[in-house]
Amino acid sequence: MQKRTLVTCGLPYANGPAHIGHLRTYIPADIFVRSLRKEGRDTTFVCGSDAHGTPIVINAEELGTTPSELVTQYHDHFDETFKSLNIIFDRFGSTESETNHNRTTEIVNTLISNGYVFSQEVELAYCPTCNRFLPDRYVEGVCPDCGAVARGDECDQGCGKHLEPGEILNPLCKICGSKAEFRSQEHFFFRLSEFSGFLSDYLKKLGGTSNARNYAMGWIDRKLNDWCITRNLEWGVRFPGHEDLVVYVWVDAPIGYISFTEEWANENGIDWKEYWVNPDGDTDIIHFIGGDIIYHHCIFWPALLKGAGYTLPRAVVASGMVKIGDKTFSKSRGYVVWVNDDYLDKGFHPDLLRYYLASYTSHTKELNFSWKIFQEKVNNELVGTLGNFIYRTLLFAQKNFGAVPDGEIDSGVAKEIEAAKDSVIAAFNGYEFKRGIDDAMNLASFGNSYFQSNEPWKLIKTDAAAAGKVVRNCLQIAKALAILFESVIPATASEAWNQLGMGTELKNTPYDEVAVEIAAGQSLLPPSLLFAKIDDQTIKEMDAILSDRVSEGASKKHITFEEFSELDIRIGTIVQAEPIKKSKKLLKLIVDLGEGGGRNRNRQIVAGIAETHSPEDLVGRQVVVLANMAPATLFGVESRGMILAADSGGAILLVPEREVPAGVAVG
Ligand code: B3M
Ligand code: ZN
Repeated sequence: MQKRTLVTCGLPYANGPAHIGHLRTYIPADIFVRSLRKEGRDTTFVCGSDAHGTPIVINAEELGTTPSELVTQYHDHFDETFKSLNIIFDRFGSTESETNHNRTTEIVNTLISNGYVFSQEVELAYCPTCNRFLPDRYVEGVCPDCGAVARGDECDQGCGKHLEPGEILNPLCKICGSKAEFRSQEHFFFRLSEFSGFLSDYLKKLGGTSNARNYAMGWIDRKLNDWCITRNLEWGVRFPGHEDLVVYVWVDAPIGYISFTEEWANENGIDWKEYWVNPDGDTDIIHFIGGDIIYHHCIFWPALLKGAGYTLPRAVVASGMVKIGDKTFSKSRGYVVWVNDDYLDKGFHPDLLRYYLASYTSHTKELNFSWKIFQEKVNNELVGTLGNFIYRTLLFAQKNFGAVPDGEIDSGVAKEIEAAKDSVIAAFNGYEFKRGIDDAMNLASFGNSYFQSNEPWKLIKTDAAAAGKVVRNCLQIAKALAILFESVIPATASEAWNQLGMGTELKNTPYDEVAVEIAAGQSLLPPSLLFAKIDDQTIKEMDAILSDRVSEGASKKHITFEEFSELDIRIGTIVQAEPIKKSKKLLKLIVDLGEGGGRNRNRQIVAGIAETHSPEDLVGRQVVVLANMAPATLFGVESRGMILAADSGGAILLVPEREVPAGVAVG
């Protein structure tokens, strides 16, 4: 019996809108699934939204809503966005569903009865100001391994290590900025350390991309620690028998893969256990994930499955991360391209983005998103090569024959088509999406040269049958292209299929149909262009949206209380003020900073207030001064501080509500 395949995609957190970075995983996974189905393989594709974890609770608190409302909103958002991009799951569930709560509880109970869970008192970050424990993202500090700034459960900006509760150094409370202390509490641990030997064998055989395997093996080489699987939170799946604890999000999130399969199977009268509790090994489970969550999928997850007696995944396919304009993706810094606001709502066709993201670079490499390259690829490849070939073929055929003409298919053409089909299938099966798409595009280039070198526009004047033969060969190539490109650009390929007068569903057409000769006499639809060129002006506008966001992002970066405390802001009294030669805008001030000014209590500060304030009016006034501004020289005058002012049609000085001694601190 042929194996069934279950393909899953990492679950997006239901905590914010979809961005291009998300699609790097979902588009290739959708291509992969469509391609397997074209090979005739029984394939199921599930995904869903991840409803739990501290970022969602924190975000809901900040927005004044409940986690439940927040995740419902973003669940629907992702569901719709994926559909708009023709990423079609058999089931798009939510980890908050009853099925997932039940399945998680069952698995945790099984792990407990199999002896893989133990309890232990642990020292956890606790905020004395907020009077609460600080799980995961509620705490920020320093990674004990590499020294980078890290969040409670992950060294996200440094080595990528998963951090256990209590491991982070110098923890600070994310809510109020206080220094956290450590307090002890009973928590529950999964005996991950017992799975080292198993994982080391398992990873050697794991399929998928080598980046996933290699990264995970690197961690196995060191000692694996037991894994704390409970958290002090209200929101999540309750840890059985403990009202004050939920399971860590990385337990119930991957269990979502099982629950969503269950939900899909139940709806379709199928037994979900054939997929997940399947000792005969006739199901292949393949996970598509982002390169930042390899540890969770290649270490935690197989160990949990093994411990609870479930089927182990056969492959993990990890995509490279997306950069935006050469900068690391960052919402807060503005390096982000939103799928809806910046792409779909601007009227771009979903297929263009599918094509660009899957074919720009190999799946495991970093992808640097650029509107310019997007434009080049669309204009040169989709418009210039693929669209051009199909359109000129159809136009010529329609004009001169009105239907598919008679004529033998050249063996050279048939060979070319067959070879393209084989290499596309092989490439997609090896998760080499770029290579597969390039191979398909090469068939379009072959078609263009075939058309060009056979000159049917000349032949038609002398030998209509010979011209007809060339055209039928070109139509055969066009038919093959529609089939080969369906998984990548489903909507446009179907459009081409219809124009060829095929009259069937392209989606359900197997790869083998590339060899079936297009029927002579089949009537063709009036052709229309499949793709339109993107002009320079549009790209300029898109780039401008991005750079505006980056400059906004720069001014809106969040700072911690600690960072704020580094600002030395004080009240000063202006004791001298005079113009600066050759400058219309600047004044040189001497400001008394009292004791707070340290050794140089009379500070020389250059301020850009000459257009709004005259020197005589300033002497004796109190102002707010940033005293530890880095020294600078302006028009040859040294400045050691900054006067704070509101900028509203000129400088409006900030002043204390009533007079205070010079040097009093602000904060
Ligand atoms: N929700 C999103 C991420 O870390 C996280 C994935 C869960 S997959 C089971 O990329
Ligand atoms: Zn706090």
